[in-house]
Amino acid sequence: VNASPKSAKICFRKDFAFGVATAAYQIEGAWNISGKGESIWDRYTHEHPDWVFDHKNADVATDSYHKYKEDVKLIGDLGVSYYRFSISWSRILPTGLSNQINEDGLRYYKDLITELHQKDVQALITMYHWDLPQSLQDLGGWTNPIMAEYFVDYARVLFRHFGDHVRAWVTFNEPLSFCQEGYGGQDAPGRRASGVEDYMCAHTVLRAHGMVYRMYKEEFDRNNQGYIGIALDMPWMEPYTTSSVDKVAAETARQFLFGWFANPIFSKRGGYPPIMRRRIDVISKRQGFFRSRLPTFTKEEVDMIRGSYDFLGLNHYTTNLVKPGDGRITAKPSFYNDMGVKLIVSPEWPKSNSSWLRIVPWGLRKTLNWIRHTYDNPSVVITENGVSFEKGLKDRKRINYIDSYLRSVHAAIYKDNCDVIAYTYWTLMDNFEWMRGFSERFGLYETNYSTPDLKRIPRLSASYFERVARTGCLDDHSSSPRNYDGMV
Ligand code: PNW
Repeated sequence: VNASPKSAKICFRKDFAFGVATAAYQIEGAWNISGKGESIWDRYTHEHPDWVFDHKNADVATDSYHKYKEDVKLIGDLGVSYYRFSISWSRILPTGLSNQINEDGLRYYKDLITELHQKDVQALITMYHWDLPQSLQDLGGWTNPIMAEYFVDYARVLFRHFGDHVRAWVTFNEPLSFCQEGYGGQDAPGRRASGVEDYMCAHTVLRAHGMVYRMYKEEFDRNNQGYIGIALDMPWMEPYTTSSVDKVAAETARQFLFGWFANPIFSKRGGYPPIMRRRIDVISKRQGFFRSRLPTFTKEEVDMIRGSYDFLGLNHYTTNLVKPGDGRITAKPSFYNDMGVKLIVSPEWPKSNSSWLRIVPWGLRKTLNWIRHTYDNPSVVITENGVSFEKGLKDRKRINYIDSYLRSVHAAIYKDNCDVIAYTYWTLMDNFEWMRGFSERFGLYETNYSTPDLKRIPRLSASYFERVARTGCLDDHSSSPRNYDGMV
């Protein structure tokens, strides 16, 4: 009624899309049912239950393999226009290879897509969300260059069977996470060979991404109706102080954590970021290597990978402060030693229920602006943004999180001209949070793990998000959440 400009409603344009996301291993269960092959996450959690926070695995998870109709109903109730889910490679190709296709697997995803369409929800498919077929890991997984060819074969099967009904594809979810944590850290397959195998993984994944993009455009997308991107994760890297050494450290961190994958695909020149090239070449030499631990693309590969995108998928949750490291070179190779910075958080930033996730809404606006000027304003789909809190349905803190991050997105679009076209909340319902088991809850719906039917119950945030998705507008606030568009 009395709307002064200050309390004016904040709305997104009509064509701005809202969605929710999940991933196969985190929700499907049915790990060995109807012909599905073993994945590296099955193997890892079965062999090392004690490494997972609550000693659990996702053999059953939220049982979405059986409960997908119910899940699609929940998605429809949210009023979102798309659902981002991933396909389990070993459910489609049990051995990872294309000579043996599992019809039950194809049927499951076909039914899921049909069900979604009946509710007027589009599918945004992630081809790979970390669950490599174990038989391919036995060949070295992503450190083996031939994995790029096998990924192209798998992608071709997906395009053949689902391509007529699905227009939006994400090749890989967070190569930083699965290369760095999987081959250099604590996630499956648990190689713990940082500074060597994580770089090999990234190299194969970048080639695989480019090859799939080219293959799709040549063989399947003759009318240019489809969109392919990759989902990259980046916490915002804020300099600890305004000193120039901290600013340089922050930019170095952005290039190592995001540029590693983004520069080859989204920059004009292509290839790895010059700062990575320089640092890793020099440090490798000092460590006695005859060649750099960071592989080199051929000229043809640089050109093939450069520009292989229709959109940039961004997974963003939080922010870090950055200052220079101690400058020492460790004898043992390490990605973090190569990067050479210290990452910290401000004690003032509100906590979530995940140790790595502090609530810093303005970091998203800065991230989007950095992407805009570093990569010439690509179309960005926010493929993940979300927060964990303790169990409970009255999750006003989650509403505040989403609201404040969306205000940050709104400012990035309408004040700064960032080309952001969609926002995806992670996640539909509480599910298996990898090494943190079921202990962290990100869902708009609460999953009740103690009832045999794994009941999903809407939280307050579900009706909040429904209102946002249906109207494209944020609720009015007399006192809007702090920090939403502060550029510090
Ligand atoms: C995401 N970070 O990973 C994954 O894509 C999801 O599968 C997962 O459930 C979700 O996080 C919540 O944990 C992330 O560095 C990896 O800020 C790294 C970061 C954030 C998310």
